[in-house]
Amino acid sequence: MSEADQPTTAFTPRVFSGIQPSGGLTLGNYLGAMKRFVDWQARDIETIYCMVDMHAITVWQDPAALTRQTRELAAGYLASGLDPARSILFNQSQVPEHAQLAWVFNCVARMGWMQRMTQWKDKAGKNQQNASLGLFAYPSLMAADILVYHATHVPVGEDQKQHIELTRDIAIKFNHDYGVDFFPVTEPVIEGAATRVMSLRDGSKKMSKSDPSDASRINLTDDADTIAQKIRKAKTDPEPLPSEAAGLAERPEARNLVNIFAALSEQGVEQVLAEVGGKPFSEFKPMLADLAVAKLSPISSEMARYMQDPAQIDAILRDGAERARAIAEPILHRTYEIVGMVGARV
Ligand code: AQP
Repeated sequence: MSEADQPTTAFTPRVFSGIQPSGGLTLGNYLGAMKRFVDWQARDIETIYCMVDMHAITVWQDPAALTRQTRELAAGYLASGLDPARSILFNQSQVPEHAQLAWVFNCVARMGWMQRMTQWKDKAGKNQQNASLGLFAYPSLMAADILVYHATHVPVGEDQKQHIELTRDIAIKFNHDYGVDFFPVTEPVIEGAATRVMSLRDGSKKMSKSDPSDASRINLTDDADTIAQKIRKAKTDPEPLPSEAAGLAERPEARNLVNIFAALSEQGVEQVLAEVGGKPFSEFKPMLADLAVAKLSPISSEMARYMQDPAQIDAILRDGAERARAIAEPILHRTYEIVGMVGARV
């Protein structure tokens, strides 16, 4: 992007991010997203977090499971330390401005932009003709999620970088086409040791809640024995751990376990290797399992506690949706006015 494309308006710093209620939460979602969302809450900046249920239905979701998973995700946010008094927490479908702005963006974004998205190619696979139109337009709705709040910072995992770049392209094209400085050019925030947590069975694949193999991931609802067993069985190589990060370069599975240890213990990778370098996996894996259980068990029992009171979760989400709409509505109506739609309430 050239200097001339950069908006000159100073936008109020605001954080937005979301997670799909498309299955149980994984350690990848926790370290790559949720834990960092909570860290942002401690800074002096408005934070808005969402359960993106409209994104989830771009692939088939059983209705009863979607309802349960949405509440479970909300419970996960709360159990991880998200405070609904400090952050806005809601589900996407309850703030219709997301879908309304997405339609405008569908008319700004180009087919070629969407076709280049690696998530579209991965998820649609070989049978693109049979994928939903929603899956193809997913990044346009994601741009609307972010820009309907004029969000300036979006903490995400590495896999979402391309979608944020597309959000920037949509904002730049909208601003350019209509001769305005209305949408911010949002910054992706991809930081920390665990921006890409990999599958425990295959170090070249992302840990994902929709992976058919449950052994590939740690779920936030797994009990201590299951966590320890999955780590014990995680794929590794026969070498002991190196003492420096460079020694992990060609060892994706070893690197993944060290990254997870670093993120959970809030240390740098070098610091971890200074402690565990030279150890065989038979010693390191139990250390990692103990750490994972110590960090995740309190979250999983808090989640279970929240899940016993779905009415409380629903009330938090209703309140969040109201607060979110108060920000989104004027931004949507100003967009309509810019586009030339008659009757916009600004
Ligand atoms: N393995 C991961 N490592 C680091 N970050 C991750 N995230 C997801 N997996 C990892 C981050 O979590 C946030 C929410 O992701 P999402 O649920 O909206 O979609 P996703 O990235 O497609 O996650 P999954 O688990 O792979 O879901 P499915 O299987 O339904 O597609 C994002 O910030 C993401 O980067």
